[in-house]
Amino acid sequence: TTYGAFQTKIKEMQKFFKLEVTGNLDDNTLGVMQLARCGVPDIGEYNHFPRHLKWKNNIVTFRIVNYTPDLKKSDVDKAMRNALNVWSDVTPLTFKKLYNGNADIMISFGSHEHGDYNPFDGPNGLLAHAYPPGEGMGGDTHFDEDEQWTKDSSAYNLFIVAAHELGHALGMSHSSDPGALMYPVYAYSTGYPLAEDDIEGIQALYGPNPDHKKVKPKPVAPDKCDPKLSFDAVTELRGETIIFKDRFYWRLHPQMPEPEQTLIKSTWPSIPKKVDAAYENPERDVVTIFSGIRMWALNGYNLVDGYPKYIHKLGLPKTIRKIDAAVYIKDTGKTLLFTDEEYWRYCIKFK
Ligand SMILES: [Ca+2]
Ligand SMILES: [Ca+2]
Ligand SMILES: [Ca+2]
Ligand SMILES: [Zn+2]
Ligand SMILES: [Zn+2]
Repeated sequence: TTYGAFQTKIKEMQKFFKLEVTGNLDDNTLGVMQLARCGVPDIGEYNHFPRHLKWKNNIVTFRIVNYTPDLKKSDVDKAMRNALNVWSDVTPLTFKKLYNGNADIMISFGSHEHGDYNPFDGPNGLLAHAYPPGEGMGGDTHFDEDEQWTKDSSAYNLFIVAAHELGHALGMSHSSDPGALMYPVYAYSTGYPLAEDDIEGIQALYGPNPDHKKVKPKPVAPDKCDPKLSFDAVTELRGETIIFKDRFYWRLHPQMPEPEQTLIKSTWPSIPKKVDAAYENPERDVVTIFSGIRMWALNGYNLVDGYPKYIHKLGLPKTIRKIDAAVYIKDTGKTLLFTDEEYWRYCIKFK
């Protein structure tokens, strides 16, 4: 590769990750390259899996060739089955497990050079890779055994990584949407992991699941008619309604026909992924956001200096680890904070 071609690839990568496009390996670019992520090449190959690479038969076979010692065998089986179900829930695909012989998707664990001249790199960095559908190596999915594989929120959750990699094994390419499962950087989350972007991608290849009603993607667009829809928190903000759900929030404005969806992190980088409660005090023009034992204050969309503060500063007992809901009662000027079975009444003062 000549230096010019290298620069072009760096530029493509910077564009993909929405970094400043310089063509140089600056700190931000190196930072992204060092994140724990998928080993399907980043540079220059995004969206380059030809779109027609898909399994021709809707019954796809898989085989777990070997097991990681990090987890019980049954936990590995469960992680793989659940990861496949993520995709079969929204497509007509069925996955059939084979115990010997050659399956379409051969799943294995290995470290460094593991048989495909596409070596892993020891702990962290590259976590796994998978090949797009096809003969032989096509569909095969490899996990770096030098990682510690888990079934919880500690690094790295096998189900999450497997769901992403099996997406590749079905023909999905990377997404530049940070909320999508097919975003190349590892992020732990709970609940159904597919975003709208992932579902659109897989259904473009295989079509929807004819037997199931539509699965709600993780960043669910608010649908007032869905009785099962739940939000993490809802508040008013200067006449708009702000709805928090997982990593996202939506703005609903009387003049806006469609709610606008945004990643919480992109507006307020210091607020964690999960908001527990929020309320507006319109007289003070302050919105308070609770997450775990901390709280933030917003003036309009701007974070107020001096936050986060601990909720225990409000005099709550130390046993309270989160606020379930919060509301400001205009008539009394009081704020109600709800936790498990109790509520606390406050007149919160902001300087
Ligand atoms: Ca194969
Ligand atoms: Ca690695
Ligand atoms: Ca391991
Ligand atoms: Zn990937
Ligand atoms: Zn491999």
